[in-house]
Amino acid sequence: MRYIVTVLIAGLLACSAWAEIINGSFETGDFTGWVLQEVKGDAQVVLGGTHGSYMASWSLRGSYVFRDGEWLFSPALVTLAQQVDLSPTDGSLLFDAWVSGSCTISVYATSGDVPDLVITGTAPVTYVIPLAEWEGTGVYAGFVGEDYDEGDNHAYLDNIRIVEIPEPGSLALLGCGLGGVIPLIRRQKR
Ligand SMILES: [Ca+2]
Repeated sequence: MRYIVTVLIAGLLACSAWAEIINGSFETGDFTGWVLQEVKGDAQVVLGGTHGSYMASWSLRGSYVFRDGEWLFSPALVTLAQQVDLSPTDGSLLFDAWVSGSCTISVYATSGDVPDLVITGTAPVTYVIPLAEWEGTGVYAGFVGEDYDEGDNHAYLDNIRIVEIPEPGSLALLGCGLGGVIPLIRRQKR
């Protein structure tokens, strides 16, 4: 039994070194943790269940909304970003997004010039960007909302988070541990 507990603790330690996105679910009702730049247009954290003419087919409460702005026919450009320390483990950047009309969201996992993902006109989807490439460094989770068309278009973001991938060494250790536990359990059953 003591052996099983030791293996479980080792497994938990392998998964516990989280790099965290602060306020990635926007439940604080403001932009705590984020650097926001409204070049043109408008960005908000939605506190109610609806926003504009869009009903809550996706739960909008506590989500980030980017839109054209006060003048619906004006082009818009808004950036939302956060610096994340990935050391010492790697992981993936996950987030839920929904983009309407001609809006796009360009997602940058680093501060490079080329976006890692460009999202256009979709229903709510969870996106994944692997970050293994930048393990042990700081990454920049940047979301640039753009809309250069006329009309009342929106982009939504929610549940932005980093999900850690246990190190291969830890996985091997966990595998060895489980390999040792299974015969023990079988022996106890007899
Ligand atoms: Ca939320």
